[in-house]
Amino acid sequence: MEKSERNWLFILIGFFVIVNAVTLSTLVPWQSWQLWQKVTPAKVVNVQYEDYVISMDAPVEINKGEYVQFAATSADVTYGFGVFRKDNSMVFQMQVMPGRTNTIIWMFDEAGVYDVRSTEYSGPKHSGMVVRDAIEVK
Ligand SMILES: [Cu+2]
Repeated sequence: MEKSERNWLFILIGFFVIVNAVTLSTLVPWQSWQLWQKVTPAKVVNVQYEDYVISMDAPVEINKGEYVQFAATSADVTYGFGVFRKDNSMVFQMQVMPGRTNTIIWMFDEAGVYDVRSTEYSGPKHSGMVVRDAIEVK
């Protein structure tokens, strides 16, 4: 191995270690809640996916500044659970893999009404996978 190759290898390993340390650290709020603090969510919102339809008890009412857990399951293929503001900017998203309960803990810091969309291309009916006004944060 040449010296320049070895230097690049060390740079890549260093980059890998730094990125992993940062993304698993408390610098990322949801990692802090999910990995390090073990918070008890004030509410658990169940979301089911099957045959290109998102089912949930919408609108879900959530208080600003409160921890909420979203628990999503899929009965067939991989989907995405994405929460969007009314200007279509995304708040967060997670993959919804079949055969397991996919969870994320979130704390909304802005009151408002949010839409839920599938953020993972799942097939020809994917673009219709929207629940408008799914979440109301007070
Ligand atoms: Cu989809």
